Amino acid sequence: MLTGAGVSAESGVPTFREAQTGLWEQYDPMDLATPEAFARDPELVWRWYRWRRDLVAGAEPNAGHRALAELQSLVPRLTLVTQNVDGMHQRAGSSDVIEFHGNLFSNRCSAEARIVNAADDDDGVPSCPDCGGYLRPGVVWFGEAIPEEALHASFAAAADCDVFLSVGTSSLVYPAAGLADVAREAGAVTIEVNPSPTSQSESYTASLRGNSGMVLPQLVESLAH
Ligand code: BV8
Repeated sequence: MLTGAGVSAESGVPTFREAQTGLWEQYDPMDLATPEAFARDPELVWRWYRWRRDLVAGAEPNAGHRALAELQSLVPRLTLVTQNVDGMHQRAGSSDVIEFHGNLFSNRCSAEARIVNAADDDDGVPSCPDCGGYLRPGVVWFGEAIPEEALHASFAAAADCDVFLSVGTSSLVYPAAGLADVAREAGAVTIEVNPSPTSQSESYTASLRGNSGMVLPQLVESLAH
């Protein structure tokens, strides 16, 4: 299954495309979440990510996240691939989550391209304790490759599943949005959970129109009994 920003909406974490409020209203996340933005103004990009880290740290997983954690014990095999970088699935109890776009709370050395768990200071651009290069948030920006292991594990699971569940994603960002096609071509039943239609809705076997915090607990309830 694949989740997107919509699964965290009911935790008060705005979705990717509505995330910008207050100071950030004037910026388009598509512009900020890029290597070009970081090269141009690393301090601005760090301010944005720190703002998002605070937002997520102050939020709690919702009933939708908890239902997916419960679902793991109700089905023979569940591969949870998330586009979200907020770590909410893990906080709700899901294990072996594949973070397709990385994690907001990890840092990466922009020179050595490896995770560096250095505590970054409260402002400015933190530097790598090893090489002195800039640290950057450990997320995948637009134009950057998905981590090899996450990419392969996700597409292998999509090609080998009976049911593909897509929750809370606009299905606009690739290659994540291509997972549903792979599952469909492999003969899986595909189900979309989203209060609104998406660019891929027509191709799904079924679309459950509703908020994931409402729909997922009902889905799990029906499976558990
Ligand atoms: C790649 C981490 C190649 C960062 C994110 C031109 C140049 C370069 C690349 C491209 C290009 N044109 C196209 C591309 C490819 C590009 C792409 O797909 N662009 C799109 C926008 C056209 N993709 C990439 O660049 C990817 N890399 O292609 O690399 C390559 C290969 C080899 C070597 C080098 C390069 C990398 C993409 C990763 C970008 N990083 N996040 C960060 O977070 O800061 S993506 C970002 O969007 C978030 O992760 C987010 O999750 C993701 C997708 O958005 P959604 O999750 O779907 O969220 P959205 O807000 O859109 O929708 C929310 C949905 O929830 C809505 O449908 C709403 O109705 C619903 N909803 C609302 N409330 C609820 C709900 N649903 C349920 N319940 C509710 N209560």
